[in-house]
Parts: sequence; structure tokens; C-alpha cells
Amino acid sequence: MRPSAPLLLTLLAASALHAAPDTSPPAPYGPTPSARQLKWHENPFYAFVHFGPNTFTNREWGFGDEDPQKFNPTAFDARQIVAATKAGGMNGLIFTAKHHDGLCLWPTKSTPHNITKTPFRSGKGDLVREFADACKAEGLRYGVYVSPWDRNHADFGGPGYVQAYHRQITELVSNYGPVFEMWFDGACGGDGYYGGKKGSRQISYNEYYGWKTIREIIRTRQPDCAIWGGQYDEAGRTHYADARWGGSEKGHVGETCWSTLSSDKSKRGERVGHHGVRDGDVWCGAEGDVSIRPGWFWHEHENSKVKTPAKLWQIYLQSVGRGANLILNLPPDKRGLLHENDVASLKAFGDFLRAAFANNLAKGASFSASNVRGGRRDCGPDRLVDADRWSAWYTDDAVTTPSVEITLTKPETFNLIQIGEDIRLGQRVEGVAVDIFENGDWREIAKAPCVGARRLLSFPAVTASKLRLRVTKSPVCPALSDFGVFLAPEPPEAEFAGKLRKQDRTGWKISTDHPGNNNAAKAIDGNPDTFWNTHANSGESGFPVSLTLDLGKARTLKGFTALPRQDGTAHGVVDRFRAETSEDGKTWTKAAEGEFSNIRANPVEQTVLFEAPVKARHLRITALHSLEKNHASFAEIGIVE
Ligand code: FUL
Repeated sequence: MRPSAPLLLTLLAASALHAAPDTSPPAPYGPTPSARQLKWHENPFYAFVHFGPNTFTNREWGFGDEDPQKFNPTAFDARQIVAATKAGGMNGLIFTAKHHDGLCLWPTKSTPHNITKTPFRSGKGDLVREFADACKAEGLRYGVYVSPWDRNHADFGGPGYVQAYHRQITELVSNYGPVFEMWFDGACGGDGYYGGKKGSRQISYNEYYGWKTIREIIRTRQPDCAIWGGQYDEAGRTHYADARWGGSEKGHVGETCWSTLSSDKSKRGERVGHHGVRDGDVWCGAEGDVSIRPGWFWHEHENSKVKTPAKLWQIYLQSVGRGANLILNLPPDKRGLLHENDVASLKAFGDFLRAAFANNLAKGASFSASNVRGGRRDCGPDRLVDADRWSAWYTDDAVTTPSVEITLTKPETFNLIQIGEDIRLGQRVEGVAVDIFENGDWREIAKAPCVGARRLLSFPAVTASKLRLRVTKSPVCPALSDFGVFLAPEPPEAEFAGKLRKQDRTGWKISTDHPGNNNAAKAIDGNPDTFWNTHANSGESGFPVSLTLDLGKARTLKGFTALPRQDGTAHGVVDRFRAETSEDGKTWTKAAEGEFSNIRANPVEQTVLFEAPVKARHLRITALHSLEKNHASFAEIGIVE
């Protein structure tokens, strides 16, 4: 018998009320990470090691004409560096096998400009081998940086160099065991030595290096290796690698940080590396990069500027804690060892991290969720704390803003919460919040605009026995897989990192030869946020333009410091300079001339040391060129005595 129309309507209404339970897992949302990318996200903290000719020449970028004989570490020990990396809480290390200066630190067949020409191990050394072996021995993952830009190679800009570069990559991924990440620097400056021909060579980063071939070389030999950087355009779309730059060299990524990008150029917003692109069509997670010191290479004058555990924790929260990875640079000194200040800071930071995450106070708690997918036990909220990273709490498709109450076994004090998403199903959630139950009511203590691989929420310590995790916004049902409640100790502000002294500028006067400009005093006001700027009064002023410092009395100058403007723009940031000294303010002697390397990506204080100390009362700094716009600026100028 066919049901009558009213009966049919009643049956339909009843089945809507009791919708069939969602028994299958939630469908993925947007792009999802490959197995390789998933592995990469699971190991978010590792070291960078910048070591090479610059260590010996006190530079950040070598010009390419460095004599390999200068590369002479006297006590190099990869095991010391690897041990400090491990102590710092990292489980991988990426070594700069070749930086922009072009010296290959392994015995490559691709160019004679390599380690065999150095005195290191009497020309028989292989730093890549030593790092790879030390990592293996200590159970660390090993990775490689090999600079695309090569200021030494005579054929840079032509096909000869690309061939040599591909050969270098082939050697590095064939002869040294597993490589977990290859780092392809985006820097592509212009001028260099280029086999003695010198001059400036411009290439197109996306087109010149043959990224498609490079990927094939790596994929066929190291299928698990994550490729960082090295994107190329084809048919109007950008083909991204496995992971991307976090958008600054300060280590942090945006508070909102999506692991997705758009291959369609028109869909990109501002600061793409920092924030990613919501609803992008490619998975490409962010990696924050930063050095434990201001520069990437070791400089003696930075021994007292090693980041403290407290600073490292702040960076960690703003990278790893925002779903990104963090690569922390540890530059060995001229001995080929990490300086004792870096070692001490790393050990203290590692101890701090281990203590912070030692005890998940949510283990053993009882969980009660507003919804569980299909009412199924294997989708329940207790999956948030089980040992399996990938078991998750799923809700029904229609439930996008669920919450879960967590009752701890007893009142606990905590200041840190970790939340993880099951990113195998994409990055889904667009808002989470955590409340505690206090004096009979819920109080919000932390929130975040997205989660991803992991989110860390840090807040002043609270004591409670009941918490609530709320998903406040999500386009689809959420898939959360991790929840941790921790009490992190105070991260040490360490003594060993050195005390930074403010320079005493009493009696100093400063002037400029730029007509109509009267804000030179801002370059010695001790305030990093104000700056001298020749643009202020007369547009694009051109070069050269000078600042002259009268120190009031003769002093012995070892060099000078220059802090670029700190407001984030490259306009007027001086990247080429000349420094002269004078005893009487009339007769001048050149003390130094050169470039402020890497100042665009890493606008930290620059220290220029003279060949020998000079006695002088006057110091003239002449700007010869700037990164953008034809004018000059400095936030601060100082002296090194
Ligand atoms: C930059 C380079 O120019 C720096 O020297 C450094 O290697 C940093 C990690 O990347 O782009």
C-alpha cells in the first residue's frame, strides 16, 4: 500500500528530526597536506647552521671573491653543534652547504671553488659529510641549504651555471643519506664577483633556475624530502614547493596563519607568506626563520646579543604555536664551534621546553561534548588526549560550532593550552576559545583565529578544575585531534646572553649635507623608532648624501653601527655606504666602504669594523645607494670603541 500524502509528510519530518547518524569520517575541506608535508608538520622545530667564508670575513653576504684559504676552522666539531641543537629541543639541522659567496663546502665536481681549496682538513674535508654523519649518530634529521644565487660563478645568469647548480643539488641528495628538507633561498641580489668579470646580473627567480627539473632531481632521489622555496610559474599559475617562507627573518608568522596558498595570482592578499591564503587551492605550510643572534653568520661583536630563552619562547609561540615550523639559526664561530653563550642559551631553552610540555594536565580528565559525530565512541572528545596524534573528535556535518567541557581530576594551575587539528582533513576551523569555570560561571581566558597543525595559547596562570573548549567559527564540522593543558615555568632571561649597554652620547653633535634637512638629530636620539630621512623635505634626493658626527673629543674608533629604519619599509634603507674619519673635521680618511648585505630581509643593526682602530673626533657616513626610492634614512648611528 502506498502511504497517503499526509502520512508521507509525517514520515519525512520524523526522519529529518532523527537524521541518519554520520558514520563516515568528515569530508576533507580544501587542499590537504601530502604525506611528506604531514611529516614536516609533525616535526616543527629544527636548526639552521650558517657557516662559511663569511664566518672568517665578518660579513653576512660574501661577494664571491673570497680566498678559500681564509676558510680555516681550527677546531670544527659537528658533534658539538649537533649536541647543542638537541639540547635546545630541536630534532633536525639544515646546513648551508653553499651560501651566496659560492664556496661549496663539500668536494663537488661542479666547480673548482670548493672545500678542497681550503686548508680545512688539508683540503680533504667534507663538511656536508661531517654534519650528515653527526646528525645520524645523534638521531637528528639532516637537511641542506644550497644557495641559488652564486656570486662566484662566472656563468651565473647563463645556462652554464644552471647546469652546475643542478649538479650540486644532485650530489647533495645522492651521496649523504636521507635529507628531510632542502632550503632554496629567495635572495637574488645582483652584483658579485662572477669569475672576475664583476658587475650586476639580474635573473628571473621563477624562470632561471629550472625549478621543475630541480624538483624532479629531488623527488626521484629523496621522495620524503620537503622542498622549501623555489616556486615557478607555468600557464599563469604558481607551482609552490612543499613549504614557504613565513614572511620575515624574525621567526614569527601571522596570528592568523593558513597553511594554504593560491596558485592564482589574483587571489593573493597582503603578506602572503605571513598569513597564507584562506580558501587557497594549494597546501604549503609556513616556516618562520630566525637567527639566535642578529646576523645569520657568526660575528664576534654579537657574542653578547644571543637571544635569551625568554625571547626564543616568544618566537616559538608565534611560529610553532601558530601552526608553522620554526628554523632557528645557530652560527658556529671561527673555531667551528658554537660559542658558549649560544650553547648555554640553547640548553636553558631546551630544558624550559621539556619542562613546559612534560605534564598534560588534561590526561585522565572527563570530556563531555555538545555533539559527537553519529554518537560514535570512536569520534568522541576523549580522542583529544589519547596517545594517537591522529585520532580526533569529529562532530556531525551540520554542527560547526560545538563545544566540549573538560573536567580535570582536581583543581590545577596552568598557563598554556595546546590545540591541534586533524589537518589530514584540511585546515577547517576559523575560531576557537577556551573558558574556565570560575565562581559559578564561565570566563574566557584565550582565543585564536585558526588552529592548523597546532595552536599554543599562552596566558597568565589560572587555577580551575573545569575548562571549556569552544569552536566559535568553522565553515564545516571541525576535526580537532589534540588538546593539552600545561603549566610552563618562567623562561629564563639569561645573564650569559650578555647585557646590552646603551651608548653614552653626551657631547655628540650630528649634521647632514642634505639641503633643507634638519632631522639628523633623530639618528642619535637613542630611539630606534625615529629616523633621519632625506625624503622628508625634498622628495627623492639622490646620492651621495652624508651624516657627520662630531664626538666632541678624539676617540679610538674600531668601527661604527647603523640601525636601519624599523617601520618595516625598504624606502630609503641604505644598502651601500662609505665611512670616513677625521681629527679636525676638514681632512678626511676613508675607513670603510661596502654593502649592508641582506638588509632588506633582516633589517637589524649593522656593525662595520674598520681594518684597524682609528683615532678621530669626526665620523662621516655617506649613503651611496638605498634599497628603494632614491633617498636615504638611518634610525640610529653609533660607534664601536
Ligand atoms: C636570506 C639570505 O640572504 C641570508 O643570508 C640568510 O641565508 C637567510 C636565511 O636567507 O635570504
